[in-house]
Amino acid sequence: MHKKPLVRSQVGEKLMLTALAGQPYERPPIWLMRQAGRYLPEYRDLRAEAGSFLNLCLTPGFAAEATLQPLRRFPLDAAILFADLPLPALALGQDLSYRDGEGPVLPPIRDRVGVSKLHMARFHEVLAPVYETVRLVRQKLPPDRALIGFAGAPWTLATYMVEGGGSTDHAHTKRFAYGDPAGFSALIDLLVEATGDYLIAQIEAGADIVQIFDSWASSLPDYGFSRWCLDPIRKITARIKAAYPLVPIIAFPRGIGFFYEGFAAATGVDAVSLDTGVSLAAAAKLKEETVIQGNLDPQLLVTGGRAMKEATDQIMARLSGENYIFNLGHGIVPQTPVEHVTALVSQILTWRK
Ligand code: 1CP
Repeated sequence: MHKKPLVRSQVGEKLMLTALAGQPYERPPIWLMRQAGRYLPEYRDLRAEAGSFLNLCLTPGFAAEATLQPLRRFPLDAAILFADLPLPALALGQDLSYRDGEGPVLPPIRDRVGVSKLHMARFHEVLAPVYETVRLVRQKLPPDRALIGFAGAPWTLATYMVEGGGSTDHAHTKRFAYGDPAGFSALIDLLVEATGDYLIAQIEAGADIVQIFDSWASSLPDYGFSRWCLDPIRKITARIKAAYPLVPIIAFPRGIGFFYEGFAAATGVDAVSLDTGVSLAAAAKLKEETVIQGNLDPQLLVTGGRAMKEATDQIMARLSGENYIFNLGHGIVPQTPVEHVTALVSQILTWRK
C-alpha cells in the first residue's frame, strides 16, 4: 500500500495519524465508537445538569466535557466530538427533538416539496456551538491525542430526515428514492454540500481526523448503492481533500458485507471502519488495500472477562501491525460495565505479539 506523507510537526506525536498514514507503530491506536455516553456515571450527571440532550450537544462547555470524559478515565488515543448525527437536519430548517432515553424525532420529509423547504441560510449559525466545542476540546486535549470530528453520511442522515427518526427497514426513504430518484437526489445533493461544509468547519476549528458514519448503508441493495452511498461519500471526500489533503478521512459504511472490498478506492477515504459482521480473514485482506478500524462486538464489552479477552486476542493476532486501528464494530451500549472498558484498553496498551 502507498505510504502517505505525514505533516512534519505531527510525526511521532499522534499515534492515530501514524496509523492512518499506513506507517509502522509499536502498537495499534485504540478509541471506541460512542466512547462517551450513558455507560459512564459522569456522563449521566452531565446529561442531568444539561437538562435536555439537545442542550448538551449545543452547549460547548457541556459538549466539550462529554467529549473529554472518556479520556480522563481511559488512556485512549483519540477523542471523538460529542454531538449527534441529525444536528445538520436541524441546521437545514427541520425540527429536531429527543424523547427521554431515546433517539431523534423529526417531522418526516417524504417528497420533493418537503426537500424544497430545506435551506442553508442559517446552517453555520445553528452549528456554531459544535465548532466551538471542537475548539474547546482541542485546547484541552494533550497534543499526542487526536480529535476526531464526525458527520453522518448523506444516505444515513436522509433516513432520519425521511423516516422522522430511527427505523430498521427505511421503507419511506426507499420509496422516495426509488419512486422519485430526481427528487431524492435533490435531498442527497443538499446533504453532500451541507456535510462537506460541516466537516470542513470542524477541521478549521481543530479536528485532526474526520469520520463519516453511514450507519444505515447496509439497507441499500446493489441498485442504489453507488448512487446513494458511494457517490455522496466520494464527493464529500474530494471536497475535503481539495481543501485539506493531509486530514485523514475514515468512513463507517456499516453492514455492507462484500461491498467493503474496493470501498476505500471508490470513495477516496483513507480508512474504513468495519462492523462486527466482517470476518477476520476478510479484514486481513482489506488491510492490504486500506487502513482498517474495528471490529470487536460491543456485546463482548458488556460480557467482559474471558470471552472479551479471547476475542480481542484473536483480533490483535490477526490484524495488529500497521494499517490497523483497534475499535468496536459499533457503538458502546449503555449496559457496559466501566471496568470492562478499563480492562480492554489496558489489554491493547500492553499487547505484544
Ligand atoms: O462518544 C461518541 O461517540 C460521541 C458522540 C456521538 C456520536 C458519534 C453520539 C452521542 N451520537 C453519535 C453518532 C450517531 N447518532 C450515529 C452514528 C453512529 C452509530 O451508528 O451508532 C447515529 C445513527 C446516531 C443517531 C442516534 N442518536 C441514536 C440512534 C437512534 C436510532 O434508533 O437509530 C440515538 C439513540 C441517539 C442519541 C445519542 N447520541 C449520542 C448519545 C450519547 C445519545 C444518547 C442520548 C442520551 O444521553 O439520552
